[in-house]
Amino acid sequence: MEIQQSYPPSALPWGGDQEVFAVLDNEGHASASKDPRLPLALVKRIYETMLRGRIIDERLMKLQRQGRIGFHVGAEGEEAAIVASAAAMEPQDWLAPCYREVAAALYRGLPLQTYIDNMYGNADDTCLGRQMPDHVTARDQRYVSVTAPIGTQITQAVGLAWASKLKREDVVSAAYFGDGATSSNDFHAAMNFAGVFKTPCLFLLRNNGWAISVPADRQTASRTYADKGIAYGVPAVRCDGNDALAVYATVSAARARAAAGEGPTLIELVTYRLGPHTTSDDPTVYRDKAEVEEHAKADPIVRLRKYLEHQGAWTTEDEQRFTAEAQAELKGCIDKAENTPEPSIASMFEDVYATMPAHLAEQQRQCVEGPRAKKKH
Ligand SMILES: Cc1ncc(C[n+]2csc(CCOP(=O)(O)OP(=O)(O)O)c2C)c(N)n1
Ligand SMILES: [Mg+2]
Repeated sequence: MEIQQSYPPSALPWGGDQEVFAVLDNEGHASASKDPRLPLALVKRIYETMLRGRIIDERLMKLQRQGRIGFHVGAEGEEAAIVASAAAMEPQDWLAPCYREVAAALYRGLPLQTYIDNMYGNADDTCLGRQMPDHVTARDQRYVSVTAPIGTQITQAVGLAWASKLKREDVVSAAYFGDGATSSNDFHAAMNFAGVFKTPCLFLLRNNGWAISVPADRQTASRTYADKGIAYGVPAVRCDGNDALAVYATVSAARARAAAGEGPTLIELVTYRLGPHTTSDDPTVYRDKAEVEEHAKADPIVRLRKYLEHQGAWTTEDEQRFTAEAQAELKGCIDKAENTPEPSIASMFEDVYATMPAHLAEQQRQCVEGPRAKKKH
């Protein structure tokens, strides 16, 4: 019996089912036939956000090592997959992130101070310290609140897409998740519902090679993660996730399909996690340095910088100026966050009920008057 594969859809810009669509080589040269020829102002904005993300990650890692913040999830090496995909979505679209995509919210205009306040969990944090660091909520950016349990945002994104389909709105949703999340129940439920109801959503699967210490060959017996679309009738494609131009071209084509009523697309963004899983992780105990060095040669930031340089759109002076400005802005945000008080103890009891029940009000009173508030415990 011959099993027909349901992908690739002909409207999308790639060839065979296992092919990884790519535009750029490591020297930043674009394939003439595949180059989406994006306006340089757009490519520069994508590049600057990627670079800004890297600068922020490097600083936050040091802040954690200095004991000034408790935790950080970096995205070193995955900036193209995150930023170029966000750039290819429309502003009214929903992004349902995992914990590694804050640069997508920054691309959409999330104020850096808001992010840094979240990292400190201070009184200006939109979540008042109730979420983990990097678990950002950005309503204005249509960036759905991050939930720590793996995979939950995938079903949420399908729900958002189902709502926009019922309302006949031109709104597409995108779920970001990792290779490890394809083993979650939510991934399967979401893919099934999206396939049956042709919801306008994109499954942006960041295959960064690892799920903490679990490598791809222990995560799945499928040939590729894109293969997982077959079972659900969801068209799926593979794309070089370290190639911002390829990511943009792929995601915008899939977004156009979704907006035209043709349903969801699973996009396997093939990338690599250059850093630790989080600041709580030490990858040297489970993966070879040589593997990391090999993948570092395809650093998405270096490739896109070289592309811009070839176009005469970026210089060493631009790089130095941008880096200095980004670092200065970041320092200002850190200084402010460190000089902002903690959320009040009383705030722990707020925002649940419109009118606080008597038993909670009593607990709040005891807490506020108790030793913890006076820092005597
Ligand atoms: C339901 C659930 N199980 C386990 C965890 C612990 N955990 C946190 S991150 C992670 C790995 C996820 O890997 P992947 O989906 O590949 O994303 P990546 O971190 O590589 O971006 C695990 C198992 C969790 N947060 N939620
Ligand atoms: Mg992973």
